[in-house]
Amino acid sequence: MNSLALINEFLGQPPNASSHGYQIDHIIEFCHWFMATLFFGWSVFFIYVLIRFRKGRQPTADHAGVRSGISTHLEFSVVLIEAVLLLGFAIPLWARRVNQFPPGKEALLVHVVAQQFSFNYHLPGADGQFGRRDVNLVSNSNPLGIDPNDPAGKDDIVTTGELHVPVDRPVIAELSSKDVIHDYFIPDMRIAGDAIPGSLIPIWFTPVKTGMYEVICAQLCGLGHYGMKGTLVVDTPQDYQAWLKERAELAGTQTTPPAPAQRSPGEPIGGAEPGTIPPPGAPKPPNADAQGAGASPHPAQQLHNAPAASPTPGG
Ligand SMILES: [Cu+2]
Repeated sequence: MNSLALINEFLGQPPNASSHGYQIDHIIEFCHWFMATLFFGWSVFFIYVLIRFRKGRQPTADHAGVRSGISTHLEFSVVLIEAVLLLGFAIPLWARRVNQFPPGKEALLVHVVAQQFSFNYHLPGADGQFGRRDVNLVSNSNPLGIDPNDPAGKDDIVTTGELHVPVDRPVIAELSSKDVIHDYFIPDMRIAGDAIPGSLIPIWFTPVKTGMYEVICAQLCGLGHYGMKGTLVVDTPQDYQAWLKERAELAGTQTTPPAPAQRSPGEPIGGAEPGTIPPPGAPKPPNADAQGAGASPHPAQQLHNAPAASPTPGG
């Protein structure tokens, strides 16, 4: 199988990190080798025909054409191989993904709510029950519209951008969207699913390697689509418990909306009016040096020195 992996490397596939991913890799590899063989075969045939039937050798056209049945056999075998690929491999693989979900008590269930341009996560908390969500309650401070009067929702965990899951345990993610159609795609896990307003679409995978993996939106969903990214962190069970504990402690305080993680370079700190950017060469705000930021603070430094009133990222 290692020799086959050449094509996946060439295609820029990240290494697989899920229990079912090798099957998908295998079918992608097989399809590409099969197509490469076809391309080579047809190219040889094409060049042969160009030379064999050139005008110098074949001055008058033969209107009856080819009489042997070889091309029919060739085309039939191509159709047969493609049918085997589709019916024998692709459809069964797909069916296992969408029909054979792991039992609920064994799997970790998480609601993924997409919006322009981020992914929100809703976890049920210690009681294992999701609080009621109501679209009328959606606000900046309550991005998922969790009903504050529902006792099941009191311990719920809501995060944006980053999700932690334990290794070697199936994860069922139920996808939905607040605005337009998005697609929740984790390339390393070889899994993706559309997030459609008004629908709940479950996908599942079992991560087998700890680490940080990129989550991207794979559906052109608006101007900010390019930046619609997140992180999936696969933890050891201990780290996962620590994360849950940390999120649970934050649960009561995370009513502030997530703020942009970074200020744009050149944005003033202190002194200047909020939202105004001084022109190049303008004198520095009087208290910039007083804060110890130095002559030209690094953007990260500016963030560090930002006024304490700025809200902290929600997740
Ligand atoms: Cu999107």
